[in-house]
Amino acid sequence: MNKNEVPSIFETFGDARKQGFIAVKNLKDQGKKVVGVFCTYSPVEIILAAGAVSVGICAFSDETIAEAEKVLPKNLCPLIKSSYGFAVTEKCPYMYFADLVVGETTCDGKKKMYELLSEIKNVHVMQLPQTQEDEVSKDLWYKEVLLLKDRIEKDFGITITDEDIKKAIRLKNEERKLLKEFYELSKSCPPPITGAEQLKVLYGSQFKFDIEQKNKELRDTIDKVKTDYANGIENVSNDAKRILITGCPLAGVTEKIVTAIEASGGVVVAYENCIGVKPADRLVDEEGDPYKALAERYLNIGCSVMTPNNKRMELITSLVKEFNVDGVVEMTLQACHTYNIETNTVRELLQKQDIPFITVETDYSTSDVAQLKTRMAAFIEMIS
Ligand code: BJ8
Repeated sequence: MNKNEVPSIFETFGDARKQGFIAVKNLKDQGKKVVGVFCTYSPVEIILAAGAVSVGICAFSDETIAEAEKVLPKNLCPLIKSSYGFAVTEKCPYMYFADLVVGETTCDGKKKMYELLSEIKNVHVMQLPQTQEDEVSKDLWYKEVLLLKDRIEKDFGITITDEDIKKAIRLKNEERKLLKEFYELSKSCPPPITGAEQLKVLYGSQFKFDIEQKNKELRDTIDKVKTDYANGIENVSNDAKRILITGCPLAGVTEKIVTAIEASGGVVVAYENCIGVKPADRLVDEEGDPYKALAERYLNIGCSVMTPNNKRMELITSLVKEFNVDGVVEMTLQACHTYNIETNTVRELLQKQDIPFITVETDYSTSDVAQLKTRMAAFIEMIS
């Protein structure tokens, strides 16, 4: 086997988003319902239990931002503008085919955008509490989870049985265990795969709609990486500085940060973001009331829209230790107030742990690629 074989096994995930366009069209032709989701707080098990397909519809390209800015303010997070732009221009097949779009009251920009989106799409907004600790919030979220079930049953004219939801929970848990096993391969030193390869699988896995088949492919991918590593195939230098990425969701054009890190002698070993560890690190309890278990698991996601956001700090702390991290890079999107304000808390947290930290604020353009290269090179040099 030569070194080039390792990347080739990621192609099925790398092409998943594009191939998924056709897959979704075929599923629609077969009468399947499609539900677009915007956020890691969406309890997708309910969609799965309804026999429908869930697909992430956050957009990561600047292609439609100009169109979105005809309605939305310029000084708004690019993720919101881009996602809305793809909806109004009908350029995103996932959004186009979605029978229902589920959003949550996360940040102000997203929840106001949903009002506009609901003029052109069938939108259900879940009222997400702003805090995770108190009983009122837990109770509210439990009721919101039940309301989503009601909405899906009503819109799709179906009944979700206890058996349906329990099966969906088991399948999603299985997927989470596999994703976790996959990204935890990078705890090894050197990691068996680059951060770019890891991201390809984590992001691509969102666009594979047959969950049992996806789980099988994840199993095969893990086994292949393990075998190659055991056979001495190393893709990453032993000296590469081990980087944890945290912050706003990172994919598409913002992968420019991963490229800059890995071109400068670093390797991304873990992503704390929503395309990364956050959606996979905790399972849904398979005992007791399934909707209570879903509410409990999803409310405890550590996003900056929560106040306080202790869960994110706990996750960063444990990832830094578990992945033997040399430095942390935070990526925030322009005009994302919650993440941008929280930068200071993250900086202080890491200062106490003596872990080098840098934050970069960016958007969906490529105008800062050269600047990012310089900054990441200087950061890696500093921690070497
Ligand atoms: S759980 S990270 S997917 S809200 S849209 S908050 S970047 S200003 S995406 Fe998110 Fe759910 Fe949290 Fe994850 Fe900022 Fe932009 Fe808002 Fe954003």
